[in-house]
Amino acid sequence: MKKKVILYRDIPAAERQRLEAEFDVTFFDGVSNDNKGAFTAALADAEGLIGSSIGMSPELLDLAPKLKAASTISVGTDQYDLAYLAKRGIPLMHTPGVLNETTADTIFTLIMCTARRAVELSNMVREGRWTSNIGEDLYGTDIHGKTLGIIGMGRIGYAIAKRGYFGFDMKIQYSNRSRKPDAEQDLNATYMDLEELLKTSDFVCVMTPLTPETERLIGAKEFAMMKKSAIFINGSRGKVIDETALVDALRNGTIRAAGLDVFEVEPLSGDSPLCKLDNAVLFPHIGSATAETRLAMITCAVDNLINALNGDISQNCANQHLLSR
Ligand code: 8YV
Repeated sequence: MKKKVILYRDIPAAERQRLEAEFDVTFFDGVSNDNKGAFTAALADAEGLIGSSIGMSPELLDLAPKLKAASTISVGTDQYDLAYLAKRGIPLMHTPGVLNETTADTIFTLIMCTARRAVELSNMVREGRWTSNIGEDLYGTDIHGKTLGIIGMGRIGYAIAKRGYFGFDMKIQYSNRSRKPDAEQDLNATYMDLEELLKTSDFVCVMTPLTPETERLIGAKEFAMMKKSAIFINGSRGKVIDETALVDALRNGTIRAAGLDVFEVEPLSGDSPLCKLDNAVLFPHIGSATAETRLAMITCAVDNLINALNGDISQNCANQHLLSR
């Protein structure tokens, strides 16, 4: 008898066939009010879950008494409560590593677009408003040789810093829960506390996971510490910052500009005040969104679930440190 698994996000046919060769798969193309009843009914017998971008709260997973493993198609694990799962002896598998370089490419694209006002000026051309040479009022700011402050020097933060250091001769500084000798040796990165980083960076780039410790890490007080010429980049999770405080900081000239790939509520509503600001560059959470990398993540997540339901959580288990307690 095959184990019952719920797939709650669409994946390529070949990967779905790999799942179906191992498990009795029930597929939901996302979870919404339309299919919530069927989804919660399927949870009753599910031993495995695989998908992404849908919150799997303890209240919801209490309806899955047979759950043995979950596999998120993401490196971020904030759609799940790791401690809750560990208390039930359920491993949460995720996809670290496969998306580092692609996500770093995205975030550096955001840095460049925001610094050089690329989106604002491209729209000016598109709308026929380019009528004379670009003057001082439309100048961007240089990236090369500037100071890049990374908050959260994990794998992706390191890959972003690598681009800045080797590609743009940037001075790298970082704040992190622990020292990162590889960044200090390879990229000549300087470790410092958050306040010093905020005060001295030309580009402030947040790449921390969303945890109770990082929720609202950057708010009005932190934006006020930044240089007025500073550019703020968020490639972590929307709830790591106070979005209302950011809007105020952008409107009031507290900081020069912001580039965001993540938002408190996603998709971001077109009514958001962020959409009205020329000094805000907004990407629709495309960090890992290339064909190659998303396939690599899906393949990794399918492998992770097969391994976990066969009792092997030696690789890519996000809550292993909690399970062993
Ligand atoms: C996407 C991400 O959210 O991996 C993550 O944590 O934020 C992004 O890669 C994820 O791939 C789901 O689409």
